[in-house]
Amino acid sequence: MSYTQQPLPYAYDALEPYVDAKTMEVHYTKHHAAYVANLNAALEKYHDWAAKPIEEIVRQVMQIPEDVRMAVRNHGGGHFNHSLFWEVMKPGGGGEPTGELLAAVNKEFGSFAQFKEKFSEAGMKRFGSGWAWLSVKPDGSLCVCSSPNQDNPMMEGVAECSGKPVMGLDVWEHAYYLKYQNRRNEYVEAWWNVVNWEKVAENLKKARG
Ligand code: MN3
Repeated sequence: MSYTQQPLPYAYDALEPYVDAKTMEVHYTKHHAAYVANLNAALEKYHDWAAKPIEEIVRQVMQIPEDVRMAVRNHGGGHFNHSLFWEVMKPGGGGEPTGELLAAVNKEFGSFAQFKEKFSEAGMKRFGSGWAWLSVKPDGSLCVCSSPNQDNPMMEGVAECSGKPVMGLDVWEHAYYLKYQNRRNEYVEAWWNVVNWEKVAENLKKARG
């Protein structure tokens, strides 16, 4: 068995003008595809591990055999993170969350505006390559943090903030450089226009079980 990319749930140009078509195409067909290929290669001789769902691989990454652990951390993380990333965006997205998600955001951060500021700041302040996250902690409450490289809050023994990610923003340069060059702040600001709040709300519900 091997890991595969889910089809992108929209066309490459569907998130224009906020995320440009060329970036989407290269990001999905080259970057994400390479993480999947490298993950499969890393786990080729570890059949028991390769049979596990990607969530388990990511969660238990520090138990992966040492010779491939870093490859699995980078590429397994990359596969999981991008799969989540594509799903929490949609054409005609943006606006504000509603219902249980909005209530949870208000409870934890005071208001949607304050949450937005905190999440944007997490993405902006991450030095080099990484991700900004909204996660659900084991007690069901929300938290915002960032991680380097392809790490994420689900990685036990790795993550600085632990929880189940329900929304992630890729702040690697490959996610924005073609359109925004060095202006990560403009990319982060534009990204709020494509957030799929229904999907984030669904992820929250699942994470809270
Ligand atoms: Mn990426």
